[in-house]
Formats: sequence, structure tokens, C-alpha cells
Amino acid sequence: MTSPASVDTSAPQNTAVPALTLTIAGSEATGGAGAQADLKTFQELGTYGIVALTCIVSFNPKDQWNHRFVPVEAQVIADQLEAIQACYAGELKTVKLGMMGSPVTIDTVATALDAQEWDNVVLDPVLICKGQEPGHALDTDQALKAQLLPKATFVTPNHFEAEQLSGLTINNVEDLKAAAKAIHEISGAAVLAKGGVRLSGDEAIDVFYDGETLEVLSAPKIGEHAVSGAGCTLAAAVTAELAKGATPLEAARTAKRMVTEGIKNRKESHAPFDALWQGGALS
Ligand code: PXL
Repeated sequence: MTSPASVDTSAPQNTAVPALTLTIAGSEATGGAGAQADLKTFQELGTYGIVALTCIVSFNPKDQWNHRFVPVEAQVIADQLEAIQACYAGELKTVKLGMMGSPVTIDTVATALDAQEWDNVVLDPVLICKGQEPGHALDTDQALKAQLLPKATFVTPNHFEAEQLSGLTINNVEDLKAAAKAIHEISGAAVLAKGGVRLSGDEAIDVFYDGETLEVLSAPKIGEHAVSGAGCTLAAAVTAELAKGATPLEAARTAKRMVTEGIKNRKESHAPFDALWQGGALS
């Protein structure tokens, strides 16, 4: 073992103590989505980012960029969470839940969440990601709804997920409002339901509802080209802002701004979608 490096006390010290933010999420190897997007967002918003990995997704360029999905073994997920929770016991109060991928992972994560109190549990209910066939993992969807949704204090469904969770069909803003209200009723959480490019019109519309305030958040749509990482970044930004003490509505507004700017600054690649970039988005 090497001994810790000695600290030069004459050097300027950064005295700010960052808020802790944990993401329990999958790796998306190309860096656009998943844990990579979460960590970049946490860093950009000034929180201390921590990751427990649930799975590894590698797009397949030889097969239309479809997802190759490998779950992390349940015991290894439990081990990561044990290390993290012991390391920051009493201080870690904010967690984001991203892609889980299997019922056994959801079970493992739910057990770890039950081991402590949380101020903020932000659930990005990733049911499918770009390129995947809808509905191939019904058992995972049901486990997420039964075991994680009730623990959430804030949930960020996209158009498809909002339809799945609410049981409603969403064709316009009024439908999106109804879905946000329905998801609040079943979860008790603040809801930021994303219309994204799925609703027609020139604006990208999201609906916030927390049981009291209903607010439509709107920003001009930026092109028609698909961008990955928007959902992950939105939920991660909400997580960081909540950890820093923002109200849910303030967190939603800041997150929407970050995603809009991040899409403007997107990174092009050889994949059929660009990747949102968080760098400098709010500075
Ligand atoms: O964008 C949803 C998402 C979340 N997490 C991981 C992903 C994706 C989509 O590709 O790969 C790990």
C-alpha cells in the first residue's frame, strides 16, 4: 500500500463541499447516454458524481446500431452499492435511477434503496432506449412499476413511458397533462413528462406536475435529427439541482434549459443519431 500523498497547505484550497449525487445506471459505451451522460451532467452542475453500474450497452454498427445488452451480475451491483453507501453514510441523500434492464437488477436496487433514508429519488423510467423494440421486456416494466415507482420522489417519463405508466394515449399537450397527473396519483412523485419530438408543433413541450403546480415547459425544437442522451441528461440535471437544494419546479426548469443547450451543442458521429453534449451548457 502506498501512503496518502501529503497535502501542500500553502496551495489554494477549494473549500466548497459539493453535494453528492449517485446514479444507478447502465453504461452506454459511446458516451452519449446512460451513466456517462449522468456523470458529465453532475460535473457540469457542480455536484460530486458517483456511479453504480447496472449493465453495459454496446451499439452494434454491423447491425443497424442495435443494442447489445449485458447485465452486471446482481451481486456485483449489490457490492457497488454497499461500498458507496458505507463510504458516504449519512451524507448521500440523492439518487438517480436510470436503465435497470432486468427484474433481478430492480430487486437488487430496491433492496439497497431500502437500507437508508433518501431526500431525493429521481426515477428515469427507461423502458426502452433508441433502437430497441418496444415491449420486449414486459416483466422488467412491471417490476419497475411495482418496486421502483413507489420509491420515486421525482419521475421523468418520455412520451412512450408516460403512456405505459398512465395507461393513456398521448396525442397532444392536454393528454400529456392528464398523463402527468395520473402518474403523480399512482406514485406521489413530482412528474416531468416529456413530449419531446413526439408531439407535433414547433415546440418541444414537457409538463411538470407535483400535485399542486401544473406547468408547461416549452422550448423551440432543434431540428428533426435524433439526439441521444436527452432523457438521461434531463433526469441527471434534475437530480443535481435537487441535491443542491432546488425545489422540484426549479430543478425541472434548469434541467430543461440544460437539455435545450446541450442539444444545440450536440456531438455528431457515424451513428444515425447525434449525442447531446453537456459542456458549457449553462455557463
Ligand atoms: O437513453 C436511454 C439509455 C439509458 N441508459 C443506457 C442506454 C440508453 C440508450 O441507449 O444505453 C445505458
